[in-house]
Amino acid sequence: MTVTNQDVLAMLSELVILTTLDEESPQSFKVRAYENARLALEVHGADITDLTVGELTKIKGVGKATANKVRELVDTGSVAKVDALREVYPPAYVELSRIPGMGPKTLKLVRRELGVEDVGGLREAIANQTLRALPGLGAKSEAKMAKAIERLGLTGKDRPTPIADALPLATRLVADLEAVAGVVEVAYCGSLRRMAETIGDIDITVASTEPGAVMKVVRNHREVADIVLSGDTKTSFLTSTGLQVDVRVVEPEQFGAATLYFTGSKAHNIALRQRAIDRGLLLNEYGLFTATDDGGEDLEPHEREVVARTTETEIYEALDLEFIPPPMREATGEVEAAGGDGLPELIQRSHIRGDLHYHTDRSGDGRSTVAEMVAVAAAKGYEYLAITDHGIDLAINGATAEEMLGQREVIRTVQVDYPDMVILWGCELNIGADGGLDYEPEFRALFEYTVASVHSHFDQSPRDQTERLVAAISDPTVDSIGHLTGRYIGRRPGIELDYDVVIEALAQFDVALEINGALQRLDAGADVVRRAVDRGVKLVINTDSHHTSELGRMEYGVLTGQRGWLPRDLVINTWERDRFLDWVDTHRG
Ligand code: DGT
Ligand code: CA
Ligand code: CA
Ligand code: ZN
Repeated sequence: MTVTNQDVLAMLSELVILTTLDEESPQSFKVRAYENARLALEVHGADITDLTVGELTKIKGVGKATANKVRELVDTGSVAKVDALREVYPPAYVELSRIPGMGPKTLKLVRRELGVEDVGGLREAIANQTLRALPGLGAKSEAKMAKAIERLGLTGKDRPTPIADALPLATRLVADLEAVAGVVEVAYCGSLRRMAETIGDIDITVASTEPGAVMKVVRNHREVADIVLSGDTKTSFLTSTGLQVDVRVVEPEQFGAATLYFTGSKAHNIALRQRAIDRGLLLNEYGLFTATDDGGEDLEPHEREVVARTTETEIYEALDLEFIPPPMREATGEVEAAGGDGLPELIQRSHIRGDLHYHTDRSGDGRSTVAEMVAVAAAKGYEYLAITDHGIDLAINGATAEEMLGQREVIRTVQVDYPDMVILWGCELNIGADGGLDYEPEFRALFEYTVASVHSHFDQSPRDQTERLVAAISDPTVDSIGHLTGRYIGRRPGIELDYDVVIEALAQFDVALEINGALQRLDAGADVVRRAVDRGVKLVINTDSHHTSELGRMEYGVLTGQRGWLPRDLVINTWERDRFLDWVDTHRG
């Protein structure tokens, strides 16, 4: 198996996680060095696997130690340092670090003092009330962790994997399989293609006339930790984190029927099969076939004829249905709509005309300059953009009013080079514990666009959180609400809200609700989006980019919108420039 750029990046990501545990800090010099190198290599673009150590270190941000590890991976297929760290910090231990309050220092403490090695051990320590005896911990942290373990669903064998962990892996596998001789097409299917927030397992469907060659590549793939099932046309394996991957090979002419079946959901498939039966047809993973003759008598298998099977579109058409985008296939009314009044004109990636949540190196956690960020947006053909660095109330990263005014000058200077694009001087405001916002109201009103988000106080009661949000929404200087709950899927639960109340306020004050396209967030989630759509709330799909490499997230935001039945016209950043700018003016009232 040849090592690819993606393998190198995955190795460095793992190194960042393991080194953070080892050095007991995400701020340690080594962690930052690996992180910076990873980012530098990610945006480098060209193939990095045939570079020498000398050439690698010439890339800004890549040091000698990292360069050596990249070469080691390319030359030998593994990195001794990573292997050694895995020994000390096995996957079950790494998993513990996903629990809020379980920082690297605390982890080491509970390991040393209580022998806690995994989530089971932590549950026990909580149950025995031994955790609270340790310095810095107490009954309160025990209760918090118990709740987090429960809410994150960390127990049980079929623990769901966050989409952020599954999607990049699936994308790498698809690319590797596309390169195998005889392969015509490859797609990931299942809950992942439907953009579920967490994934049980990854299902990959391959169209090829040579299944043997595909199976061989899968069995020998770098991601394989354990083979579960090895057949002629299907292989199932586990990755080192315990995630299962099913790879199935099908004949190219039945690819549509297979991807339709394996994309699911089960309930959607059942609805389609029933529709086929109603038309005297039979639908399965091999195709759509005639099942009865003109007189309604059942046909023998050899008498059946193929009606459609090569593409999903043909199959939907033969069932008198519009094509249903995968994220909608959950049997929540999409089949009835597609066969009746029609689906809404759903949001598509090509409709997006601008990105309205964008950080630069003015934010402490942003890494690219205004000029760099604007250049990639322009290359994407965007017509408008809002630079929204963090407001002053964000500890560490926030900018003072004076710094923000300086930023305005920087933006004005860059604007000169882009006459076809409007670059708005904006701000990501912080919603305080009781809904207060950064700066004086007069100063806030100067910003040409704002997104207000929760970055602190995740522990208040649902009632207080709801009031807090409503207070921010009703502020005349707020144009949109960013990453509504603040969750990191599978890692940190978001704030709890009364959605009806929040959605009502968004509608009343004409404030847009963001779909944040970062895979860890996808916030607001599809279920909330759908409720907002039903109430006519406007939405905005953003990348929340902190680096030029993150603009591709727009796609995930759009797919989340589709999962929430989001029509194009409710999305403010699909609007023509003047319509969008008019809205910003008028909705502030
Ligand atoms: P997951 O993996 O639990 O997140 O969810 P899925 O939807 O990926 O489910 P999975 O991996 O068990 O199966 C993939 C697809 O295959 C599923 O969405 C629909 C189809 N499928 C699997 N088993 C059945 C079945 O018993 N009946 C029908 N109609 N479809 C099935
Ligand atoms: Ca699956
Ligand atoms: Ca499966
Ligand atoms: Zn942000």
